[in-house]
Amino acid sequence: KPKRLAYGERAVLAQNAAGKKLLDLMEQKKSNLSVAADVTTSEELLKLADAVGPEICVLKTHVDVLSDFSEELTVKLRAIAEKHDFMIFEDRKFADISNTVSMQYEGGPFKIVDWSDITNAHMVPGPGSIDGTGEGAGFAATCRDELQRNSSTGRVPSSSRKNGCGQSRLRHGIHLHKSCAWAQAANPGFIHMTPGVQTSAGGDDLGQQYSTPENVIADRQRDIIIVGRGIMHAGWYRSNAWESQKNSKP
Ligand code: 5BU
Repeated sequence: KPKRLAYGERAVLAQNAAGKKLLDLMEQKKSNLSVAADVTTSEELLKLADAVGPEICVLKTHVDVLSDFSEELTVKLRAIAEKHDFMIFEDRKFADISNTVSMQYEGGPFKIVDWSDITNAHMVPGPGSIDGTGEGAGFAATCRDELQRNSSTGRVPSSSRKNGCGQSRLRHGIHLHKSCAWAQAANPGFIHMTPGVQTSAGGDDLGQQYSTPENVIADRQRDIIIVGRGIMHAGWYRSNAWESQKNSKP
């Protein structure tokens, strides 16, 4: 059975600065846990970030669901990220031409480029949509059909899953998805973050499907689990995902 490379050993193989920083941070902090901070007020977001900060490598945000988004929030959130040493991933899922994506990334009410370490784009318009955003941008790819598919129920034909995410992955190196066929063994410079994780497999009543940390890290060879609504048990997820590296079944 081939040895699974440690996250730290993979940092030199990362495709960009954000990927390298993330792999180093995971190794040093011994955490491959990301929390999806899906709350609707700034106060809740800051409280959650401060509480889970010591456990996580990445805080995943959706700032467009906040009822009171402000620049002040982003300054405070950055301070908490520095204090606990985690990266901020705004799960924006851009989906337009490069010129528009650049404007949405840099401007508008959110100015995501100013405070996030990582963001992502759907591959619906093709990988070119994020090429105008600069080398250090920490852009992650989300599968081209993710809008319809995400991690929820309902299958799409495998032919529609193939191209866009593969190409952008080659250029951008961080990948958020639930069920793409690629594994870290195929290229240890890529980072795979997987949402839809809870203590036991199952789902919510709107079609979300859950896997366990061991399914994701050991069986499917992903790198980071993303836990949202199940996060009441943060410590458990962290140790289970970390220990699951040792039980890798490539
Ligand atoms: P949950 O509460 O653990 O179900 O939250 C999952 C989070 O991951 C949530 O922020 C979603 O927007 C995000 N997500 C997902 O659930 N499934 C996907 O395929 C992708 C993102 Br891409």
